[in-house]
This record gives sequence, structure tokens and C-alpha cells, in this order.
Amino acid sequence: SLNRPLKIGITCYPSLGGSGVVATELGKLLAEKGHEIHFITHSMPFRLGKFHRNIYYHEVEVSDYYVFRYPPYDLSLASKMNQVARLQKLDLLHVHYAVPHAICAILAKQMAGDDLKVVTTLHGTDITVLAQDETLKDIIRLGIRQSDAVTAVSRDLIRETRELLDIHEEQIDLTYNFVDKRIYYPRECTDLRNDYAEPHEKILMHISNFRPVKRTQDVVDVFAKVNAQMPTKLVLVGEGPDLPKIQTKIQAMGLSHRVHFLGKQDDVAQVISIADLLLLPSEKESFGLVALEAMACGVPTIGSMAGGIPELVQHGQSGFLSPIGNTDDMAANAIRLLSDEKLYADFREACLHRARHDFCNEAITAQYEDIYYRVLGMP
Ligand code: GMT
Repeated sequence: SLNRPLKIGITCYPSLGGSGVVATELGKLLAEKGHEIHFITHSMPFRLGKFHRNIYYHEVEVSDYYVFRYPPYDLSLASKMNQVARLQKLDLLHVHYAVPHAICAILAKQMAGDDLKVVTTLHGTDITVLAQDETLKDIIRLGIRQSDAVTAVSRDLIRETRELLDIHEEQIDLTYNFVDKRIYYPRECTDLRNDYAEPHEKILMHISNFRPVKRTQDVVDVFAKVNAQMPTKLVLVGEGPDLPKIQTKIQAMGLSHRVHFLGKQDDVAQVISIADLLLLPSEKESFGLVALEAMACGVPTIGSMAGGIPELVQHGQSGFLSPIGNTDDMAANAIRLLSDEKLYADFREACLHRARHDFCNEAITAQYEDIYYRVLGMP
């Protein structure tokens, strides 16, 4: 673009799964392109890492005066956004999640003045979970209506947002998630693989925050069914509320010796490269960033047809999708793919090609830039 570089404030949940990753990676890519990025969050975004040129971090501190029964994080965030916007002369705030971040940004805009623009990205949980709550619907709708632009990470999320909130006039831009292809590619991993499986064994992997929507019990069921037909190992990555239940289930099924728990891992590209298949049988998934991370490392997904997953994983080309909860079908698909070398090689190629071409960081960063310039009236 011929336009001048921008000063952009970014707010996300700094340690929350896909949305935190996408917000942080987008900030890094924009900074590389010469924009000035100001993260405004309650703690350091977990993928930010080392020092980066053009990136600044402003920490939101919550005041805990004794008159507050509930320390008001949202007001502290809005005040901080306003303060940073004025001091650093920000052009816009790009917030991830309508509630509370869009609402905070709108308050900041009321303080800082109309020149400060607000771009809101919907990631799913704010709509698919929070918008089910009647008491929150109006405030989510306000966040969307008062934003200068709204983006969503899949067509399915746009559809669901319109349906649940009865929003039909407002434009919602589709901006898919992306991975940085300099980081996500099939890594050399023979040594690491040998730590977890024998050469003749296949590795199934699941990576998530083990929330109930991930249906991790289905992960174990699919694994058990596949393992009954061919020697397999299951590698579980991440932590969350359902993990203890899963551990008990694995023990009860006598499968402990075939399962590895890796806990939280930062270098997902390295870990995922040892897998033969990724399992993603979610109940809800507006995009499924981990399936894209796997795809970019050449690993096909066996998953459910929930939400935006079918927009990412093409059934029969880069993975296989089944109705939610149909673990028989998922296991049959996994066995089919793992026992046909030619088919597997084709899927792997399709994954690599699709991740690089259709969800490439350059194209999607440029889409966000176009949206920024549009709201700023800079053609
Ligand atoms: O799904 C989660 O547990 C976390 C949540 C988040 O905020 O990161 O994920 C949502 O945003 C991701 C990034 O856009 C998407 O890849 C996930 O599909 C989406 N989760 C749901 O829709 C349940």
C-alpha cells in the first residue's frame, strides 16, 4: 500500500488460545511491515517473546480500592486505551473479542475523540457462548454496532453472529486466521518422534485447552478404536478443565502405556511435526487454528464438521470430517488414511499447499491493512 504506516493499539486475551496467538502474530507481522504496534493487555502476550522493533507493550493495572467489591478491569482497560491513544497518537484500536474489549475500546473512543477508530475481530467464544446469554446480547450488539469495522474468522461465525444477535445491516468482513509460514513448516523431528513412538507406530495428537467444547473424551474414544486395529500412540498437548477426567478415562481403559501427556507447549510447530494425524472432534469451533497449524506442518486433521472447520479442512482432501460425536466414523477415517501410503502422501501435499496458499500470512495481513485504511478514510 502507498499509505503511511499506522499506529495501532491491539488488545486481546494475551494467553488465551487461538485468539491470543492470532492477535500477537498479526501485531508482529504488521510491525515488520513498518507499522507501530502497541499491545494494551493485562500481561505480556505469550507468543511475543524477544524484543521486536516497532512493538510496545502497555500493561493494564487493575486498581483494587476497598470500595470495589469487584475490581473493574474493563474500566482500567478503557482508561489505559484512552491514555495510550492520546500519548502515542494512535490511529486505531484493533480489539479481539466483542466483550469486553470492543466495549472498552468504544469507551476509550468516547474519551479520546472520534478520530480514533475501532476494529473488532470476533473469534467465536464471544458469540457462540456469550451471545447465548440473553443478558449479554445487547452489550455484544452494542460492541459490534459501534465498532468502525467488524471482522470474523469464518463464514460460519458471520452467519451465527447475524442469527444469534439479529444483526443484518452491519458489514462483517471475513478474515480467516493464518500461520506464519516461516515458523509453521514440517520440522525435522526423527529424534523427538523416537521419544514417543516406535518407528512402526502411528502418532495421533490432540492439542487444546481441554474445555468441554473440545470433546476430549471423543479424542480418547477415536484413539482407542484406531489402536485396536493398528499400533498407535496418543500425544496430548495442553491443559484445561477436562484433563483430569481424560486421564481417569485413559487409565480405566488400560491405555496409559500408549498415551503421552505433554502439558502446555510453546513451540507447537515442532511438537506437531511428529504427529501423523491431528484429532479435532470439537462441539464448537469457529475456525480451529490448531488444524491450520497442523496443516502447515503437513499433518491432516480428523475432526468434526463443527462451525468453521469445514471452511479450513476440505473433507476428503486435507482431512476427514464427521458429524459431531461420531467417533466410529472418525476412527474409520483415521484407519483408512493411515493404512494407505499413497492417500496419506496426497493429503499431506494438499495440507501443505492449502496452508501456504489459502491461509498465508501475507495475504491475510494485507486484508487487515485494507480494513484499517478503509475505516481511516485512506483509500
Ligand atoms: O476455543 C477456545 O478454546 C479458545 C478461543 C480463543 O479465544 O482463542 O478460540 C476461538 O478463537 C480461535 C482463533 O480465532 C479459533 O480458532 C477457535 O475456533 C475459536 N473457538 C471456538 O469457536 C470455540
